Amino acid sequence: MKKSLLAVALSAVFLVACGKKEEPASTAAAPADTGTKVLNIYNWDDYIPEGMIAAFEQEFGIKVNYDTFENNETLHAKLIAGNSGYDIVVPTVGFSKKQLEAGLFQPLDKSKIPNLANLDPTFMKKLASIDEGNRHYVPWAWGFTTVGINRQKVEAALGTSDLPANSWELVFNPEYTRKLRSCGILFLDSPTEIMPAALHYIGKDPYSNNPDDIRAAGEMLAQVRPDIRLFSSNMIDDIAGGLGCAFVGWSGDINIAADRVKEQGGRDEIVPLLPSTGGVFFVDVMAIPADARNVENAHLFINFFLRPENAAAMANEMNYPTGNKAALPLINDEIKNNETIFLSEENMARLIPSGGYANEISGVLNEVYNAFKRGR
Ligand code: N2P
Repeated sequence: MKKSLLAVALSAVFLVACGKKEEPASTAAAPADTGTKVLNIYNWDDYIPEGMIAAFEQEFGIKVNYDTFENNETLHAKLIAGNSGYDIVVPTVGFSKKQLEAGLFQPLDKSKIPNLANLDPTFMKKLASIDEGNRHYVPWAWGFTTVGINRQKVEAALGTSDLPANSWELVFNPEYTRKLRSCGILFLDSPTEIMPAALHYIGKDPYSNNPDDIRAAGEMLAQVRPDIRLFSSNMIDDIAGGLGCAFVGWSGDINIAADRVKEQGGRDEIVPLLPSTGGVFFVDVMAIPADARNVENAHLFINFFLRPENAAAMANEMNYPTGNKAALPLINDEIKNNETIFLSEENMARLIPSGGYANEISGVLNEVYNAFKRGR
């Protein structure tokens, strides 16, 4: 099957978050660069190959403080409060549009990032539909939120190998969840990960800003709540350890769990499914906060990450595809040929475009999500 390694088939990936602007706590101009040999990075859990930070530190003599977060909401709260102390953060593009509009990121000095030339122009053009002129964002990786399964456990619990064509049924339809609760259903823990999929499943716009739609999604979710074992945004070990058999998770993380089971000599097949009605596409990007203090070092790291060998290592080890064209020849065939990492054009076309919710709806979104999570 024809591969779309570079997301060429993504026709309308980047949606718009609309609504009132959110003001950052501090709008003071960015402080001058401290000139110190330090770099503070804030990225998602399980998203960087082992040794990459150490290699950067050694080559540049810069000490990196690398912290991780579990969801966009946590990152957003830090950015909005101001003085996060971070020099590079890695938000998801759809969510992050409101951060960009609020002036929370500073423009890149592209003269300091010659390796931007390694990025795929088609990918960057799509990204420019949100970040005009590609002034602030540099892609880290992309993937999709989807349903993953432990095939053997799911088949045993359902008593059949016939799985529903729409895989979302496994986690949103009580007919399935009642059976799968015995082997464990795991959900990502964030309103903006679960609600787009839930809205999509009930036939609404995944990024609807209509409170009635969001409440309707909450009602659907309430039906399956008793069957959910765990909410977690770092479920790799839980999946690999057999705590769950069906999960709403991220494509790459599910594939990492699959690798871990194999490394441990397990036989269970862990697989991110490609729902016939689509998984939720995401692109995560590096950006420099407006109040970052180690701006020079941030540029050095961005340029370092964009080296073909580093972008390829991210894909090879973390199972997420890259928008770095120069890295493609260095990506292992096993990864390139994995239909759940580099998607076929057909599957790519099915993905639900990335998006964001208006600030005005965040109250309802959180209220509905929290009620769901609490189970009342
Ligand atoms: C990797 C996290 C994927 C980030 N562990 C989803 N935006």
